[in-house]
Amino acid sequence: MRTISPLQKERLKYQPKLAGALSNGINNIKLSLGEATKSVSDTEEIKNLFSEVYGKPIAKFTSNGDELSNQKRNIGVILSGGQAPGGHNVIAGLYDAMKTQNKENKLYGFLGGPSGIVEGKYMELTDEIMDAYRNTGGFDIIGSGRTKLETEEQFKKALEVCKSLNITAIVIIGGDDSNTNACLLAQWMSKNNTGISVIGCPKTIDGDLKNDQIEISFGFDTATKTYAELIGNIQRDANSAKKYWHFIKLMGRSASHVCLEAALQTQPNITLIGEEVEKKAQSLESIVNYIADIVARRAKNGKNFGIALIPEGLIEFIPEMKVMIGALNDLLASLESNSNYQNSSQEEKYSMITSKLDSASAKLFNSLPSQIKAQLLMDRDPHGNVQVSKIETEKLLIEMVREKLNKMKKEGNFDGKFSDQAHFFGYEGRCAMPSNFDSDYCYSLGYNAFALIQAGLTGYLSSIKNTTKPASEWVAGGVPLTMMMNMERRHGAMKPVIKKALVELDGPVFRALEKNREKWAMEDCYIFPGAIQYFGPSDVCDLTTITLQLEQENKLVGV
Ligand code: FBP
Repeated sequence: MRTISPLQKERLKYQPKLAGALSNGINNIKLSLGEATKSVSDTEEIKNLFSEVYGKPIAKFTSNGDELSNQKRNIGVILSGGQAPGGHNVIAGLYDAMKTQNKENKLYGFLGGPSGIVEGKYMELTDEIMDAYRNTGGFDIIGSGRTKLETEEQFKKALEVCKSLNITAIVIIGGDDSNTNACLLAQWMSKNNTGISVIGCPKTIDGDLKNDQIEISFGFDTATKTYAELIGNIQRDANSAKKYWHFIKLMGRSASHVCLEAALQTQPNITLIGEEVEKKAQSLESIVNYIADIVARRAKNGKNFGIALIPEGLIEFIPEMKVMIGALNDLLASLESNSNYQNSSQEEKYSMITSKLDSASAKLFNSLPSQIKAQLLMDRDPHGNVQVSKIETEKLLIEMVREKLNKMKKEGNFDGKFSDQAHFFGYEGRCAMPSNFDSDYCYSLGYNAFALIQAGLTGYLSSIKNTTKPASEWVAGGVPLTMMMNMERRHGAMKPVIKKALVELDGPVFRALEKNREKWAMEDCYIFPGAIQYFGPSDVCDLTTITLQLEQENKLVGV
């Protein structure tokens, strides 16, 4: 009986490329430190909250040096938050760097995410375990979770567990919220003179953990290529059958990077971008009118089919929705322990909620289908985020577009057909086998995390730059976590968090969409990217995303 696929068997053998500065080995690295840094905003608050780790300099590694400590050590690693392709490679890079430096170093994986370190649930990673997971998708090697690490009690328990295993460094692989955890933990460990350092690694398919120092979070490359393959297949089907409008919601909690990248790779008829909706202060009604107009114009040309991409986080960018969701977040936080509310029926909950909302938000809430109302009232995640993956925006838009088209029909402004299909692509891409880019990038991030630890640093995020160039030219280093922080409202209170990078409307990536949008709406310019390729010419197998190419070089390779 086959237990792994032939492709997985081949991928296990792939040796990921290392960033230039790291490729001569862990014992041949030179460290240079830049100037002191500042948080993106709210400097005083962030400085007070992170007195021990605030304002550290940016670190950069070059080869030709022997500047890292050769201290033997045990390290704990945590996978945190949503899955992203390449997580296993981060661990493999960390493991290989540790074992190269000293065979007796031990790597412990905390199980089930951040809760593993608090509850003392762990496993030691060995050659045999590691070799079964190289270049594979998923986080199943040790599992993940979304527990927020923030209380004194949690930190004390984590310290006890680390002491019992002789762990002197922790690597947290996570997104913005998880790396906020990493920073809180680094602060506490330093303040209490524990001698334990904490290093983060930038993960999330959402692509919103990026800035001047972090070019991209890992997983974005593979996930967007996977979604683009699926969208391309649907476009072929739509173009063959010519009878359906496909509304496709794409994962990416808040920012619309995933949707934008997938659109550039596939050229669908409609692409909504949350950040644009916010900037133009578009109402739900105006978004519906925009879609219905394209459906009607295509119908006039005899095309009763098309593809619309919808970012998962759209709903939170529609100004009236944003106000309502903000109010709901605070309200739900205050009702968390209200047994009267918790024991009420759904209808009773709706009326309790609307009685406490301002009149505009209450009106909007009442106008929504009951399924969407229920989805909006679902529990927030441990970081206070609305679980947008569970809100069926694609279905809401389909319903509203249908209503609008019926109205237009009566007025003689639409004489076509509107037959819909709703899709949500999210989990399909989060655990795909990592692309060559993510395999190499993640391996380098993990290897680099060990270099940061051996350089004696804490409160840093592992960084690999220059990623549109071949790996031999990638630049390795570290960014202080406090440099990326600001204060935001969560669970009804102001909290320090890493600032999310949203789509820049004056940037080259969005402009590439804007320039082509009308053409793509009416003509059928569909691109069918096909599956991720691992073997073959570098132009096919090693290309990065369009986003990264436009952001870093303002041009596309091979176009
Ligand atoms: P991270 O920010 O933790 O990487 O998670 C991203 C994400 O995949 C979002 O795109 C999505 O909204 C969310 O996780 C879904 O969460 P869950 O896995 O809890 O359903």
